[in-house]
Amino acid sequence: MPEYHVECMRCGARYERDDVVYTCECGGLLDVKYEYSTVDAASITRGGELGVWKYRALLPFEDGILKLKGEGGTLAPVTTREGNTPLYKCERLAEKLGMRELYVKHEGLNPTGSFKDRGMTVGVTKALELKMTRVACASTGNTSASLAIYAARAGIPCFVLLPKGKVALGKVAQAVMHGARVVAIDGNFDDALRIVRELCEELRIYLLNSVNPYRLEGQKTIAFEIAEQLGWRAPDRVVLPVGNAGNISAIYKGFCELRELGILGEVPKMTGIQADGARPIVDAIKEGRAEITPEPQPETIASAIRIGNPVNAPKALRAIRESGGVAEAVTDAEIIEAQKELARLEGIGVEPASAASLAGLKKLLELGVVEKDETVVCVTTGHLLKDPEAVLKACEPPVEVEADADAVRKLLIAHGL
Ligand code: AN7
Repeated sequence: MPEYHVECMRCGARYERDDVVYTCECGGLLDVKYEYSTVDAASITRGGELGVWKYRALLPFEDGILKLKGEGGTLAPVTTREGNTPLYKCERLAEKLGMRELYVKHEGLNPTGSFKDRGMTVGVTKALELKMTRVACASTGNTSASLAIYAARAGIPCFVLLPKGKVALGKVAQAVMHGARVVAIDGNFDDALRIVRELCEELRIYLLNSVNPYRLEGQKTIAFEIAEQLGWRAPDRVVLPVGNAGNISAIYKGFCELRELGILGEVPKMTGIQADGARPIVDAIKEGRAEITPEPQPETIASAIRIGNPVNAPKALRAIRESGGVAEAVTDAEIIEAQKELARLEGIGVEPASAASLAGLKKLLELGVVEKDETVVCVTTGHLLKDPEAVLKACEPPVEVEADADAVRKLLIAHGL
C-alpha cells in the first residue's frame, strides 16, 4: 500500500492521514496524493478479477492495514463487490453515428445500480478507519441509496438529506429500505449539501458527498477498469454526465495516475455533459472562465444531475482543460432520445442522467468537435430501474386487451407483426 497524504489543490496545505477534513482551511478542494515510487505498479496490471479493491495499491490505506484475502491487517473493507462492470462495444450505435469504435462502461451494473458504490466502499471503510460512528450525505438519489447500503453493512447509522419531490422512486426506495434516516427538505440539492456540510462539522458525522476526497479515490477505479478492459490502452475520449462534478474529476485522476506510473502514455480527453437547465460547468468552459456561476434554479428530467452549484467545479474544470476535453449541454428531449437508443440498439438500460453522455456525444459529433475515428467510451452512471417514472413518461404504455387469442392476434397484426 502506498505512502499518501491529503493536499489542498489551491494553496498546497498538507493534512495528516488521521485528520477528519473535507476542504482546506482556505476553502480549496483536497486531493489525495501518493508517493508514486512506493506504489506497487505491477499489482495494478496483474490479471485477476476486476473491481475496486483489485487496485488497492492505489487506494488510500496504509500498508498492512487492510484485511483482504491473503492480507493480515485490522480493517476489513466494507464491500458489496463493487466495480467489475462491463465495457460494452457498441457496434450498432457506432454504425448509426458513423463512428469507428464506441464503448459504453455500464456503471449501472454496480451492486446498488450506480457508480457511487465505488466511492462508498472506500469512503465508508475510511469512516471506520477514522473511528467515525455515523455517516451522512445530501443527494439527488444515488449517493443516498449507496451510502444507506454501505452503512447497513458497516452497522452504523446513516442520515441523508434529499430535495423533496425531486428524487427518482427507485433511489428513495433503496435509501428507506436499507435503513437510512431520510429527510426531505423544501429546497434543492445545493441547499441540502450546504446544510449537511454544516451539520457534519458541528455533530462530527462523517460526510460522504464527493467533496470528501477519499470517496473519489474509489471512483477513479472506473479509469483503471476502462484501461484494463481495453488491454491497457487509453481511449481517445471519455464522455460522462456531470452533476456535482466529482466523477469526472475522479476518472481523470485515475488516468493521470496510470500515466504517472508509466502504464499509459496518454490520458483521454475528459468530456463532461450537463443538462441544459443545470449547466454551470459547460458555461464556464465555453466562456473560458476560471470559476463557475452557480445556477440558482437547476431543472432537468435527469434528476441525478439537477445540480446548480457543483462543489467539485474547480477539479472538473482542471480535468477538462488539462486533458484537452470539452463540455456540452443537452436538452431533456435529447436525453430521452439517447436513453431509448441505448436501450433499443444496444440493450443497455440507463437512467436519464446517464443517457446525457450519449446525447452529448451525438451533439459533439454533429458539431465536428469529436472526430468519427476517435475511440470513445461513454460512462453510463446509473441503471434504468432507478427512475421508472421517467421511463413511463418517455414510452408508450402497454396496450390493454381482453384475454383472448383473436383479440391479441388482431392487435399484433395491427402492429405489423
Ligand atoms: C446517475 O446522488 O449527485 O458529477 O447525490 O446519480 O460526480 O456528481 C448523483 C450524481 C451522474 C453526476 N449520473 O455525478 C447524488 C448525485 C448519475 C448520478 C451523476 C450522478 P457527479
